[in-house]
Amino acid sequence: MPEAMVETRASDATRSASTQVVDVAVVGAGFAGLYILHRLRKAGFSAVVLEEAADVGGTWYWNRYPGARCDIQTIDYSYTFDPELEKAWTWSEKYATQPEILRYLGFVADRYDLRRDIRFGTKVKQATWDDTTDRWLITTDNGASVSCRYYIMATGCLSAPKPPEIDGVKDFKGEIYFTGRWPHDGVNLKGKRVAVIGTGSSGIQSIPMFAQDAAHITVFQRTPNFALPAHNGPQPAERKTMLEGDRAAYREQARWSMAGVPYPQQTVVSWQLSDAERRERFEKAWAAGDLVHILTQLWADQGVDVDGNAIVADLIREKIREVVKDPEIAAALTPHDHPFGAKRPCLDTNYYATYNQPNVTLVNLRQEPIQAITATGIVTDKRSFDVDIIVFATGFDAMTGAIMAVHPISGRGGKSLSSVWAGGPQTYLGLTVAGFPNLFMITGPGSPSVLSNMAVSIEQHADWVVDRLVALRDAGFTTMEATETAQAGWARHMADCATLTLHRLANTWYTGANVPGKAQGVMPYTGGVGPYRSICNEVVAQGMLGFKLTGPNVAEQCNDGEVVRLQPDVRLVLGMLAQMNLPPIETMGAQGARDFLNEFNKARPAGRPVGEVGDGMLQGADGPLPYKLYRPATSGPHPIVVYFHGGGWVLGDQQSDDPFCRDMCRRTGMIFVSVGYRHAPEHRFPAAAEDGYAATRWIAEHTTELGGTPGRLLVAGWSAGGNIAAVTCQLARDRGGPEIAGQLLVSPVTDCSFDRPSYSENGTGYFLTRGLMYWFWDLYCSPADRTDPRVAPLRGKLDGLPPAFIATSEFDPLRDEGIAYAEALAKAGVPVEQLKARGQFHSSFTMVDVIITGVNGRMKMAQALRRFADLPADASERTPPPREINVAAG
Ligand code: N01
Repeated sequence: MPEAMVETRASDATRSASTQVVDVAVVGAGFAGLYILHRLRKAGFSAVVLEEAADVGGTWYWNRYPGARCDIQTIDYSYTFDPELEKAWTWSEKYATQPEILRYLGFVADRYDLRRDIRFGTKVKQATWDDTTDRWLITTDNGASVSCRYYIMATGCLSAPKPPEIDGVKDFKGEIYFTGRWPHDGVNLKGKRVAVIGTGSSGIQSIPMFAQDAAHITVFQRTPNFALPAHNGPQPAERKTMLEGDRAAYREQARWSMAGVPYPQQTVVSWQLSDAERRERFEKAWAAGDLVHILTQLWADQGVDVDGNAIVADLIREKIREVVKDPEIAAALTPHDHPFGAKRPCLDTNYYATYNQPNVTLVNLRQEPIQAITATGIVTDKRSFDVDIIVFATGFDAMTGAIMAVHPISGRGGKSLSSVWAGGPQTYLGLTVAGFPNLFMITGPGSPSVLSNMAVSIEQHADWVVDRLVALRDAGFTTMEATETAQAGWARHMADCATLTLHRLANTWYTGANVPGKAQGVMPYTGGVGPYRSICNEVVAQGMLGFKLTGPNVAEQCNDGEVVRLQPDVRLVLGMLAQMNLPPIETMGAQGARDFLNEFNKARPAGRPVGEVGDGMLQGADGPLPYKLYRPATSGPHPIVVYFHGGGWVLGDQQSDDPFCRDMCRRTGMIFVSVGYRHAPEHRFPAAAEDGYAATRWIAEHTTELGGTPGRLLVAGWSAGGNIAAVTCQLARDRGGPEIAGQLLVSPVTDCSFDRPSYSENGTGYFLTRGLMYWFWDLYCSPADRTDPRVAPLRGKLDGLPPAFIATSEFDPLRDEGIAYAEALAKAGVPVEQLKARGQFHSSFTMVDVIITGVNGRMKMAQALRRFADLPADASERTPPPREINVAAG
């Protein structure tokens, strides 16, 4: 029975005669509101959409300024839920104009007969949750209040224009317009002197159009933005063919992509390409006129690494200089304060060329800030400009503005959303808020929303919400509410994701920085559309993880917890490995496993360039051993780090941790000598340990020849290599040297016991399995030898050892023995620093440029090694990163 019918018998307290009773109330009749209404109806819910505007369209209803278009290709910026709808509508251009998009939304509203459930011209004044009836009561400025079980905000992310924040606006005697609230009958600019304030997407789209009509246009620019030519025209044949070839596959690929547009993941990194190859890729992207293409298809590091990004940014700057004739104006239009893509870039038509027109003036507000608006125009520090019209293209109180500022929302116990969000938006999945039962946001803060193709994200959200409402109804539940644990976990995951991208390095509306006094933090989910979709699905698959469900006649259900505890990139890598469905490594045999590892390593990004890489032979415990030497680009001599690779004493060689050695060589400014020690089962215990010690001694004796600083020798190793490094320190202490200045142990094997909790908690599912460790131990060391400190250093004498830095990862079977070693060393009086890496797995630090979140850990390791070698803290060969803002959303 529809809930509306049940509710007509409910208590009078929830409604009066002028209360409309429905199952679901939705605010907003844009892309999101229309689709959700359609889905709700099909699912048998009664629903009403409350819309302030006089018609459907949402953002496309209000943003009617000349030049307004979408900047995701229309082929992708469309509904996909109904193949018949797709056939029934043909876009006329690659990027449709605002009128055409509005016509499309009207067409959709008519086709599914949606208007009859939309109350136009109706602004919501207040929304209050009633704990006694488990319903929302919505009051409006036009007609009946609404009592509903579920309340859905389909309010859009960029729909609350922000105030101009400039003194004197009221004094201006001319005309004032906001791009975000453009008059429906247009504005006559002919012969007028027009001022435009703001050079975001709205300004950049409208300025060339204004310049065609106005007598003179003066653009007041505070921050230059990156803009790329849209090359608008007919829909590109290539994408049309792709779509029409297999529509379902095309749409599905978009749904699982990172940005909601079907582009593959790039794997080639910038330093693998020559200048000519990079330029070729860039020119192709420039010619494509497609933001998603240029943001994702050049090289894999462009969106995650300051250096990889700077290459693109420089190429774009070159283009600006080519177009703009006056070098001073070109310089003023060239962005320098943020990485490309960290602030929303724009698609333009003739934007930069417009500044070559004689009727266009650019005012650089960084050099002459606006003092005030007067009766006749705008006064800066240096000049005054008399104008007839001022256009504010100054943007929006984005993401939270429309939800929070538009009307007070009070949740359980009268809790106000504004106060809960005072320090930044708190959400679970960007869909719900703890303490606000049955409140849903479509593309809310904490979801991919504005970092994605909105059409794809809207459909995913609307489907997820309506499917949940159906499931609740079927199970007899009437409320659904995020738990505090789940919400806090999501905030952590959001912050983890934000460290992956460069969005944290720009002051933008993504971070709330454009609104004075607004709490700052990266608001959209930066982890990608596909990963986000899989997380939402996982919440359901795990029995509504992180939600409390209640109903009058059913037992309460609360499956509390955090949906993502892994770092986002670790989750992706483990997901990909799981999809590969590999046989367990321990079933491959030693040679098979080595071959597999070699193949596996071929697919990883090449390590970064260092000053010099060389090969050589050194003397091991029982004959010569190969080594690989990584020398920094800076002039030597340098301290030497003797490095032992991972691989369970069985796999790997002196180059199998090549990206890690390169990265650490660059970060520490030290020479890394990676030793090809002997492996089991051909050479069992204590071959690897004795080789480790012998190699260290040989390197100490040949320090000068290798270009090292005498007396500054350190050891490092990962996994079984960490074991060898730890053992080497004990042997060097006991056998008369060499002197070791410090030890870096990354996820080391330190003991022969398998009964610590991490062995059971992380024994499967995190690549290094318990079974694989058993196999390594069996191949290397017989049970009788396993307590020997040369393989179980935790059982050795621990005092008098060099200072140590020990990194362990939360999701690693070896976690607890690494921690145990650190604690035991500290107890023995050895200076120890520990890094307990949250959300990481065994390979996080060595999968350089794959597990991007491993960077911070490697920075700390490098700093520790430099401290051990008595060097100043920073050896970075990289450009210092721009100032960082707080990455946490809220
Ligand atoms: O707003 P913005 P927008 N004095 O915030 C400046 C989407 N969109 O409406 O950068 C002087 O980007 C401000 O300067 P600064 C798209 O996602 C899409 O243009 O803060 N200047 C900035 O230059 C876009 O990103 C399309 O220093 C002031 C500008 O005003 C988002 O909407 C089209 C100022 C605001 O830029 C917002 O774009 C249009 C002040 N007091 C929009 N206050 C499509 O193509 C602000 N500024 C789909």
